[in-house]
Amino acid sequence: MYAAATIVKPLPPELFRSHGASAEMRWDAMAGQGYHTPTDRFFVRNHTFTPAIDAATWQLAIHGDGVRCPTAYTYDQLRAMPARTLDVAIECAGNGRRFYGSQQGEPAPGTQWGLGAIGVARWRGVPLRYLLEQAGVRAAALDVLPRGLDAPFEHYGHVRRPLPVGKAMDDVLVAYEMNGRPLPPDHGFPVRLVVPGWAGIASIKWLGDIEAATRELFTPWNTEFYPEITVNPIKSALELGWNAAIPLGRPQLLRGRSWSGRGRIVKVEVSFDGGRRWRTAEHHGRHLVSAWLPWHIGWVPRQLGEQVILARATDETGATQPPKTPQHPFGYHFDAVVRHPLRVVHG
Ligand SMILES: Nc1nc2c(c(=O)[nH]1)N[C@H]1C(S)=C(S)[C@@H](COP(=O)(O)O)O[C@H]1N2
Ligand SMILES: [Mo]
Repeated sequence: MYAAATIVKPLPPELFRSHGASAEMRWDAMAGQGYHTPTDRFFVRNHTFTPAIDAATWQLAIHGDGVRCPTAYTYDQLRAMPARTLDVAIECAGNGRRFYGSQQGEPAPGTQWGLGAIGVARWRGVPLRYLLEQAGVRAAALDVLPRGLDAPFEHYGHVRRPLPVGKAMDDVLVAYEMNGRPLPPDHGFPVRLVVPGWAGIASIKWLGDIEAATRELFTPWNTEFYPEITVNPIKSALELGWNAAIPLGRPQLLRGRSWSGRGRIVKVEVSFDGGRRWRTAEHHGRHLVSAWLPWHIGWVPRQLGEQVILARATDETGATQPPKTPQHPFGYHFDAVVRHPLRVVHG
């Protein structure tokens, strides 16, 4: 393994905002795109750097006292197994962290993500349930620990975070394809986990082995870095740049997307007057629980100058985006309504 740069793919400034070893998608880069986030603009969150892994010699080991027959599979063996295809969002738990500071006046430490630490891709791979069953998973198995092959993070060792066996046996994918192509290096080649609805850290990239244990497992990633973090909250974003210029008096069709790790989005409302009045946005087409809901709303800007747009979604559990998110020590799970600034200019 070697590293030329922390991220392999090009990061043109019109598609990404750089955060050192990680890169955030700019939301104006989703404008005019289809349901999925094209791979060239999908955000990257690396603890160290993207490794180069040779699929010809790579193996995935399934082991631990939670399985009766520990096994290892090659890339070709995995690709020959029963496969599933799922449209799933991967979102960093820190998505929106910047707004703790910029909107609520209490900055949270860590990567200052805007709303671009999310992407939806079509993932194809083997259900983790199938692999665990093949390995003879025991009824007493409690936790499953996927481990990445990227370089150790500081003195903490390889990136690894336990998953309860209930989630592992439910809808988790051991994915080798993203948007119809083999996974690219930055997104976990040859194989990554895809854990629907959960914080991005659960979706371990560059999988090397999976341990199944009959006891609870602990790593710095479920004790120190992401304690108590599982399902992602509800959020919305406009497919517009920050401070985008919009022409006065011309009818606009504003587009956005909303998502929630807890379930379907049932309503999206938009306010053009700072939150006094809300209009319901329209949506059509696909409405997938583990991905996002695209929506749109018409608007004719009638006043020159700076203006703020608010979008607020509600999911099927009744959860809605609050005006303010309670402060979180790590700046995770910012779910408040984001005040998106733009400028109305002479058209
Ligand atoms: N092995 C490994 N897996 C990892 C990471 C990592 O640094 N190393 N980052 C995690 C985090 S914090 C997130 S948000 C997602 C990001 O996935 P992406 O880079 O494909 O967008 O991968 C997760 N899986
Ligand atoms: Mo993350």
